[in-house]
Amino acid sequence: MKKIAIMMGSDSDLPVVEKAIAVLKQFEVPYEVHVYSAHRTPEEAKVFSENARKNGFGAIIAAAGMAAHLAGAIAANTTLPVVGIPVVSGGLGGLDALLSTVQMPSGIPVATVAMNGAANAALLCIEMLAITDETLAAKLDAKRVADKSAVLEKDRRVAEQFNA
Ligand code: RP5
Repeated sequence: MKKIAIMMGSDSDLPVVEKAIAVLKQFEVPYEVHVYSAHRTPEEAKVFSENARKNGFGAIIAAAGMAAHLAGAIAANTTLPVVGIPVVSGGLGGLDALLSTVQMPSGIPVATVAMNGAANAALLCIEMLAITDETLAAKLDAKRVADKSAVLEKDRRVAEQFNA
């Protein structure tokens, strides 16, 4: 199975990134996690991205806050799908990261999830791998069924507590 790379601009992004790691673990998808910054360690980020496809990766998640150009910088150096997570941090509350990640110029795509949307970033990458992996596709279906049951159970409990 292809691996998923998770890059973050700083270890201060870890509390967000851990939610992506948890999902990949749950689906038993192999992954690597790195701290690579587009502005503090640009060469390392570039070398990793350039070699990611031949090193067995199928998609890359990039999480960064503030003027977060990490996902775009990675996407510039690979044709693997790149999923950006704008991280909420700094004085602008993550709006800067959202705009820096989502507003990619035409030709270098970054699929941007919600601010701090790490679980969805992992799920989106798993969905990409599941295009050619029936076992993963079945696990995704099973998760949808389990999630539905959990919501229906919440409905039952709320109705029981509040309905007059
Ligand atoms: C970004 O700047 C990182 O992704 C992080 O979200 C933010 C702050 O980094 P630190 O100052 O905590 O290292 O590059």
